Amino acid sequence: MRHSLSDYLKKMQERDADQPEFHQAVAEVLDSLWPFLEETPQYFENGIIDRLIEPERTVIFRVPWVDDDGEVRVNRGYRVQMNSAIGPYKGGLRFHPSVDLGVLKFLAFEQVFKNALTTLPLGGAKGGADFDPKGRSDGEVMRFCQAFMTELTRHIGEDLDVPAGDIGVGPREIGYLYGQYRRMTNGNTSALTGKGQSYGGSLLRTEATGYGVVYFTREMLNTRGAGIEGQRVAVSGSGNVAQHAVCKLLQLGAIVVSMSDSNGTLHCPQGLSSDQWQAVVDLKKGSRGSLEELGHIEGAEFLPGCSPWQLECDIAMPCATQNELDEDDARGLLDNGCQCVVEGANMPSSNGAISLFREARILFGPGKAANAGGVAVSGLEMSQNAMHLRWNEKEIDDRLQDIMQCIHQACVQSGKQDEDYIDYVKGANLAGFTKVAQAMLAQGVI
Ligand code: NDP
Ligand code: 2IT
Repeated sequence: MRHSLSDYLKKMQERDADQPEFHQAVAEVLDSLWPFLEETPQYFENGIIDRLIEPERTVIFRVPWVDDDGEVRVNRGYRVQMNSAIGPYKGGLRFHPSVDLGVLKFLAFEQVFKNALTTLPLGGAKGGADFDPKGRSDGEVMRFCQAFMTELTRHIGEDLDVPAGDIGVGPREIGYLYGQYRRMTNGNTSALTGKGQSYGGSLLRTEATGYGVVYFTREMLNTRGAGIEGQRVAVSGSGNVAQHAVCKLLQLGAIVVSMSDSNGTLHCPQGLSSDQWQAVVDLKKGSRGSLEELGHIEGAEFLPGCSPWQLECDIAMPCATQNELDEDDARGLLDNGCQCVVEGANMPSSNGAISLFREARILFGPGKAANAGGVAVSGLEMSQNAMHLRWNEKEIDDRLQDIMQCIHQACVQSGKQDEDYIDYVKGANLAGFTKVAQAMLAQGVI
């Protein structure tokens, strides 16, 4: 029987209406894999595609908590356990008003392939809630996290499912979540990563995603005989991923011309200094102020409501959120001579934007490869917890660099088109898919 890509996508859209981000993520992966799948009928015969796009389990639950005025609030909590063929479910928790089932399914789907690329035995999951920690007091955040974990506890565990942070979930939230998990289980296991240094957290977990993005960029540039030093880099976002990507870029001598947030872009034409970077980090701690507050500092201007993609740069690094870079933005970047786009965020580029980058044959590093350093160091945190020991910073950094090189190599192996062009989208999807699909084939129809 002949299988058609459009039939698969149509069936999914009918079955899961109102989940546009999930449709987008699946379309991107299947489109790049299709020529390979058509030549490999065993994947269709064993229902691999149908099984990959149906989560193994989805939990949706009520999260009731009391705000500082004594009012009862109710949010919706989720955990999407997508695929555990190669290891326990692993993936972050997102607290943001935009969280819904479609967003978490896209993130969990991406996570399956990303985790396969890390070389570690990790399955894929994602969770979160439509709760906005912005503007909430510490007490409110703590009570929300405790209510969320009271339900989530029964669905996670060190060999079952190990959540971590994502948008809106940083060290403070992980601390409260972990405290409640310990209280509920009367134990002290590694069922969460991103923990504080004094209670089982790994060194460099906070920095790992951003550092890993830059290590991956270094590998990509290397294929064209270039380096990071002196490159003009436009970064979006100013949270965990963006902050540590910028930190590593500055260490390696790049000129960082922007950071951004949900209000607009901080533009630094001469390059952000370490002091300005520190000011951004301080501003975003705790109550997460707006970058607008830094518009007055020397050498910087704030562009309200703008993304960084119309600025002149050699490298673009979207590190904020999904669909923050569309086709018009891609055209702007290409017109301005941008030669390299590396995704720190998950699915920041629309599928139309990705097509333009691939057609232009510039270096394009998809998030599932480029931002895998965070979950990789989460995997290292799990190993350290299981062994009841702690590696030093150099050991973790060496392992992270090694993993990012391995991921890059896997992309080259599966994505090299000709002497001059590596299709990293195809490379990452094919390498991640093959590993998971082989494990599913070996384990039968489950
Ligand atoms: P943070 O919450 O620390 O920071 C998010 C940043 O994105 C903030 O600057 C925020 O602005 C901005 N942002 C959020 N939503 C929007 C929006 N709708 N429009 C414009 N800007 C927005 O999250 P992280 O840095 O952890 O995550 C950023 C991205 O990286 C996400 O896509 C996440 O899934 C991905 N990622 C994260 C990993 C991690 O280890 N944390 C690992 C791999 C990927 P503001 O300050 O105004 O809220
Ligand atoms: O998108 C991601 O890879 C993360 N948010 C990190 C997940 C993790 O388990 O560390």
